[in-house]
Amino acid sequence: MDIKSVQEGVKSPFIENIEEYVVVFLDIDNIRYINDTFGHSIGDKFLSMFGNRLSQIVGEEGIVFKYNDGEYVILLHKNEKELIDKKIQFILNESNKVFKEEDYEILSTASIGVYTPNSNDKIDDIIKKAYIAMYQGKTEGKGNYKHFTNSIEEKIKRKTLLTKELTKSIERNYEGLYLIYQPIYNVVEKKIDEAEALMRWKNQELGEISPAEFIPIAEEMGLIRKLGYWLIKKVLRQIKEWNKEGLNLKIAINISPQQVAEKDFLKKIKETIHEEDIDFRQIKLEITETQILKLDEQRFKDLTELINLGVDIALDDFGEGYSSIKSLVFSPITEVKIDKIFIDSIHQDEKIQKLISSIIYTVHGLGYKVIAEGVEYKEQFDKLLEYGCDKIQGYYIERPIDEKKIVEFIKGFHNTPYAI
Ligand code: G
Ligand code: G
Ligand code: MN
Repeated sequence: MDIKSVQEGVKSPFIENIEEYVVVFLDIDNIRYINDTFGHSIGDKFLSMFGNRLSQIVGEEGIVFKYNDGEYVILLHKNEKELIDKKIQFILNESNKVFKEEDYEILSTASIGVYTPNSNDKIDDIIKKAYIAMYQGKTEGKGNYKHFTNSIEEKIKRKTLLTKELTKSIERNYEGLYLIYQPIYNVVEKKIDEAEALMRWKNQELGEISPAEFIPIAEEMGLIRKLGYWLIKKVLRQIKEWNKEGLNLKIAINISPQQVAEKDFLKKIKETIHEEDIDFRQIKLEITETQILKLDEQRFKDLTELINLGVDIALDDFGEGYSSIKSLVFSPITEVKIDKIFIDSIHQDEKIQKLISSIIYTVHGLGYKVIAEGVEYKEQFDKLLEYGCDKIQGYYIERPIDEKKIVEFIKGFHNTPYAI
């Protein structure tokens, strides 16, 4: 977009001298929320006040352009980086104040991206780069500023590409998306009776893409819901197939924050399990503790209902985040999954041993089972057995494998005399 179209009356000379400026892209973080909550007429007044205030703050040190609603391009005269940063921080602080209009008080924050142009940069690219820096900053946390770097651009390009390809895959009946299953060892029964379903994606052009990369993108771009429903259906059908072969596994499904937040999600899960005629006891949902802390009362009721039907709810990645005692005591869960970071050194670190043995004791006291993930060595396995851990998952048992291999693996496992 040509900056001339941004504000009438802008003369071309200064575009020719663009290298004399630092280009700042400011985006008001919650403009949609403001419009939705207070109405558009208040929103418009707020924007007009915001624009005026911005012009005042920038003053003689630059020029402010309105770009879109809630978006501004500011050209600051070039200066030492420290001074520019100080000015931008000041703009951010000022953007963070309460605006009073009629009886309303509006608190807004802004995100800013900064790009320092070269003389041969085109205006479109300049704004795009400032925008990209703003966007990246916003995804890392609103109310901040970020300078453009090439690595940010690479990240955004990759994200755009993956979003495009993932959308295409979904449209083509989930082409390239598939599931693998990691066996889980039941310590008490001494057998494999569970597995965790893990999503994988093999793209024709890009090859195998790690879920650690594509799942956060799917979450950010609003694609995770479709993927989530697809996965659940696929898992339920797979369970049916295995049941037919006489293998009755409980399958753990990872649930994303956006899915649990969705109003009807848990109800839909219940209906789908019912429709597919699967025993509720063959399903486990894994929810991270950070997510569970955010759930409201209705969601708690829905989860409790699922638990009463026989579904397991595991608190995933326990200990990795804030680890609230509240989440342990008050959440509707049946199981706690101890994060791999503790398992990594459980065979070597006395403090971790004390911690994990008492966590297992406490969790048992609360009436939940304990599962350990990321168990890679016999020494780790032995420690967990010693402390009374109920279930073990990790490369020591087996890696995630496809739906055929897992059948073979479990057959072999149960027929081998080797006591694990
Ligand atoms: O399988 P792997 O360790 O590469 O997975 C990386 C991350 O992606 C893990 O945190 C795992 O929980 C997550 N993940 C894998 N499959 C799914 C899935 O089906 N849904 C969600 N929400 N996360 C998944
Ligand atoms: O976040 P979540 O618990 O869903 O992550 C599960 C992921 O951990 C799976 O993607 C799986 O590939 C990975 N994983 C499982 N067992 C091991 C293990 O023993 N070692 C390592 N490094 N990763 C594991
Ligand atoms: Mn998991």
